[in-house]
Amino acid sequence: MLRLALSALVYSVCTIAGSTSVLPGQALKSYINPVIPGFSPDPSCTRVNGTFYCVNSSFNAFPGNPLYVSRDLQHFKQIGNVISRPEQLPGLANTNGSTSGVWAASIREHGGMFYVTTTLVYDNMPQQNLSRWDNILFTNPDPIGNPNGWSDPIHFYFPGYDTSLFWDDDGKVWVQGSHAWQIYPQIQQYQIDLSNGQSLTGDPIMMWNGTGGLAPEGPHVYKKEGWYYLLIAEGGTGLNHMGTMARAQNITGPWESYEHNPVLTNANTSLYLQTVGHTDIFNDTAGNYWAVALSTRNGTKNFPMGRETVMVPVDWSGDWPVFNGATPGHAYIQMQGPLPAVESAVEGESLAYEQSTGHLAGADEWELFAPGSTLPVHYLYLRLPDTSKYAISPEGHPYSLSLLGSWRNLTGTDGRTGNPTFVGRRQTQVRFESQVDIEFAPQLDGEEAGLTVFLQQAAHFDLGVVSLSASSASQQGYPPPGNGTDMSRYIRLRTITVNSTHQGTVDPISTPMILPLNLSTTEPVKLTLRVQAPNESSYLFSWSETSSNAWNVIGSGDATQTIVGMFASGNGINSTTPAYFSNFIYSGWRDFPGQP
Ligand SMILES: *[C@@H]1O[C@H](CO)[C@@H](O)[C@H](O)[C@H]1NC(C)=O
Ligand SMILES: *[C@@H]1O[C@H](CO)[C@@H](O)[C@H](O)[C@H]1NC(C)=O
Ligand SMILES: *[C@@H]1O[C@H](CO)[C@@H](O)[C@H](O)[C@H]1NC(C)=O
Ligand SMILES: *[C@@H]1O[C@H](CO)[C@@H](O)[C@H](O)[C@H]1NC(C)=O
Ligand SMILES: *[C@@H]1O[C@H](CO)[C@@H](O)[C@H](O)[C@H]1NC(C)=O
Ligand SMILES: *[C@@H]1O[C@H](CO)[C@@H](O)[C@H](O)[C@H]1NC(C)=O
Ligand SMILES: *[C@@H]1O[C@H](CO)[C@@H](O)[C@H](O)[C@H]1NC(C)=O
Ligand SMILES: *[C@@H]1O[C@H](CO)[C@@H](O)[C@H](O)[C@H]1NC(C)=O
Ligand SMILES: *[C@@H]1O[C@H](CO)[C@@H](O)[C@H](O)[C@H]1NC(C)=O
Ligand SMILES: *[C@@H]1O[C@H](CO)[C@@H](O)[C@H](O)[C@H]1NC(C)=O
Ligand SMILES: *[C@@H]1O[C@H](CO)[C@@H](O)[C@H](O)[C@H]1NC(C)=O
Ligand SMILES: *[C@H]1O[C@H](CO)[C@@H](O)[C@H](O)[C@H]1NC(C)=O
Repeated sequence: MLRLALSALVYSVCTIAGSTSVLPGQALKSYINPVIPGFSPDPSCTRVNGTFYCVNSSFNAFPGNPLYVSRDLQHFKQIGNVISRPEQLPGLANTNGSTSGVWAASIREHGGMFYVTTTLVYDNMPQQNLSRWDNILFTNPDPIGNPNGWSDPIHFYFPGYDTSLFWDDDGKVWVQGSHAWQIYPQIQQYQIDLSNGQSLTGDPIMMWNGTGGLAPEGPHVYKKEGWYYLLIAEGGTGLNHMGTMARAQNITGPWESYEHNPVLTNANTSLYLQTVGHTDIFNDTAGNYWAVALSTRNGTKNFPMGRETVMVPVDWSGDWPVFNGATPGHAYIQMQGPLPAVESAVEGESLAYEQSTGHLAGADEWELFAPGSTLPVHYLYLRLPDTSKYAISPEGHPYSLSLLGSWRNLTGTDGRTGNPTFVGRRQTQVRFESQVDIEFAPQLDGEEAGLTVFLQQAAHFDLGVVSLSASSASQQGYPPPGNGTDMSRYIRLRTITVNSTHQGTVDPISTPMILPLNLSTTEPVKLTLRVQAPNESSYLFSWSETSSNAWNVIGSGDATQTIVGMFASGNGINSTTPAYFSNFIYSGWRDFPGQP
């Protein structure tokens, strides 16, 4: 579940002696958390042959449910998105509120078919309204060979969210999920017919209450040595987040709680990684078990990175899995740990992976928008885009991305739907720098385009070129245009932040920083716009004449955002002049060698 209730942090790096077996003579590699940096909540992973497949939540972003594959548990390549065609999920056009959209997904493989279950949540509807919970199932026989080949969804009934599939040895398939509105929220399940999403056992039945923590959710069932194990998240997705377990000898229960719960939590510690929970377990070809979980970093002020994916070794040689070699109840996820060699079991498989195109999670980029290319797989829109407003290398403007401004801008209260013209990528390092060249000749009053760091409609910082009439400028209290022409161009930084004491409302917009450009009204403005995050708590905005190295700092703001992107808007009117963006660069600082 998504509640961005976050507090603050200290930067410390802890190394651990992991419990994972490392064979003699094997080079000791290490992995560094988060293994998938930047906005990657609610991870779920599974292994097939020598390849790991992971998915997670994407909320209002489109494409949705990014699919990552890894061969070594160090590099995670995003090869596609489970939801890549608007027709798969038209409802994504109308999600209302920043906590709506596609929630946690679960990925499993059975009999040569991959299955992803997830929930499209309309978070503004009452809990009891079944229309709030659109549970959906996608299939793809070959995610690497055909990364956008996920089926249209089968919609299936579940009065809640976080649905996950389990195949029993007798061929029966059970779907578990978090029932959202019982007096005691609880994990429930039913036996599902995967061909049509119907229940074969009537209404969902109670499995487990959890151990008394808030919001039992994120269930996964595993079978090992005759026992059924149920792993769930409890405590809410904030500082009390934890993983707890129960087991049973029959899939229908009764479920017996582990006496040493929680199996995993960073609650009541002052570790850098906090809010650890929403866990999934898988094994590698060497027989080692692993778990992924979501986590946030305890920043001094804000959490610019959002909820990220961390990994931890698991020892499951005994009855219950032991996370990170810990005494039960004290299993902490830390920043790094040893990683055994993970070899492919299947010849040819490695090649298919190597040849697949995609984007390594956390990688830097210099995007050229070359003629004939498409937008990279890791780029995101807000809800379903109006594709007529986006073009790569249009006539006369090779190596550019043209954006035509929507009448909407990026701002809205939390209860606003709509799809402003906007595309971007996740901020994947705490400290980074990003820049883009813009060529834009706005004509109409209010037309604007530029660079944004975007968390949600009620929280984003926009550095844009805007044209304003003399009367609009004076109404907004901006300095008058330089030489009395009616329409003038400005460079403007607006910071829109959520008022933490009044969640869901937009603060009166802080006074924008604005400079008249004093250019003639016919020549396009050509500038380079830049944002830098020099530390974990602030962003610095600057601009320069394109191909000049003289940067003019325009302002700064507190860090809370997670997507860096380009936008265009008429601020209430439909734009008629496209903005041309080129050379989009993102470059992150690595805090540790080898960090993604
Ligand atoms: C986060 O870091 C701050 C600053 O060091 C510290 O005071 C606070 O206790 C930490 N919070 C948690 C939950 O560890
Ligand atoms: C896994 O290996 C088996 C046996 O070689 C093969 O039939 C199957 O297609 C492989 N599955 C995937 C997803 O690579
Ligand atoms: C559920 O909410 C939708 C949208 O608000 C509404 O149209 C519908 O009538 C509600 N259904 C029930 C059963 O309350
Ligand atoms: C669920 O939890 C509540 C409160 O802890 C308890 O009263 C109830 O009996 C539990 N239900 C089951 C089936 O365990
Ligand atoms: C599991 O429980 C079901 C009824 O809930 C029963 O029909 C079945 O025989 C049980 N299986 C085992 C192995 O005990
Ligand atoms: C390891 O993972 C595979 C694939 O998910 C699963 O089929 C197998 O049962 C697991 N092995 C053990 C010993 O749990
Ligand atoms: C979003 O939901 C809220 C609460 O139900 C409602 O008041 C508001 O009108 C909705 N907004 C839109 C654009 O549907
Ligand atoms: C507008 O002002 C700039 C500098 O302030 C000047 O170079 C330019 O000639 C002026 N344009 C007009 C049309 O007056
Ligand atoms: C939040 O809004 C309230 C009421 O408008 C205001 O008093 C308060 O100063 C605002 N807080 C911040 C941090 O701007
Ligand atoms: C966004 O557009 C609306 C009109 O649709 C306008 O009222 C508002 O001032 C614009 N800017 C911001 C930052 O909200
Ligand atoms: C913008 O254009 C769309 C159609 O593309 C239209 O539905 C909408 O009303 C227009 N908005 C304004 C403010 O003109
Ligand atoms: C989760 O999704 C985000 C994008 O929404 C992506 O950056 C991240 O790598 C994904 N993580 C996993 C485990 O799939």
